[in-house]
Amino acid sequence: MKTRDETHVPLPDFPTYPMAEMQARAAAFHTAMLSRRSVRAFSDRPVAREVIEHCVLTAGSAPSGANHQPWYFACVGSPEKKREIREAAEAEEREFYSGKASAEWLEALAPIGTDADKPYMEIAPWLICIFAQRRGGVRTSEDRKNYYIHESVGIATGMLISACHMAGLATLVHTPNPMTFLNGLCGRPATEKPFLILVAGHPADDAMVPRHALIKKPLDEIAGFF
Ligand code: IYR
Repeated sequence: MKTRDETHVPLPDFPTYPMAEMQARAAAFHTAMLSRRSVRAFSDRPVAREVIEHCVLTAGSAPSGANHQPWYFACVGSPEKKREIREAAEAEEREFYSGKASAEWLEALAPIGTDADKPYMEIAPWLICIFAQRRGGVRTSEDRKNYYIHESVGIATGMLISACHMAGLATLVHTPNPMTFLNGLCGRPATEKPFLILVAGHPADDAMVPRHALIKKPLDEIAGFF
């Protein structure tokens, strides 16, 4: 590992804790994240743009291939634009539910109860349309090849979902397929691939979640210690 004063600085501001405090912090974060749910019934209660800005900045701090930060977050709050995105997404979903999806896929979705209607895309205050950039660089002005794009944008999206939850925002990952309509609606170039739409807002007062979603695998089934 090459480190030189011209290219490296000492690790700044890294917090460390005594072991008991580490355990308490890890457990507290786990508890906080356990109340995250994918929500499909949103309130129209507004959420300040500054909240979204901080959540996106958290996402933008994610690790990425060669630190190229190959992501763009189009944060849509205007009712007209949300309607356009909803209509285009529902058109894709109608095809999905009426023939494109395999019987096996529809069977897997049955316990969740989804269908082609996505009214929450207009009701929720924010649609964060996430794009993965095939080209870029550590500065936006660069035009180099990006690496590990899906891994990088996936990690950033996980951090965005966590940041939203910690701010008190419910979210839903939505992935109509294909999503290329998003490039036009969000004014993004064809070199960017729409990754997903994150619906964000307050849950509706009467929001329900599927029992199916409460099933979480225990530690010994998701991890091994060797
Ligand atoms: N995109 C569709 C279908 C869908 C697919 C999966 I996999 C899900 O976990 C949930 C939904 C929709 O949003 O209805």
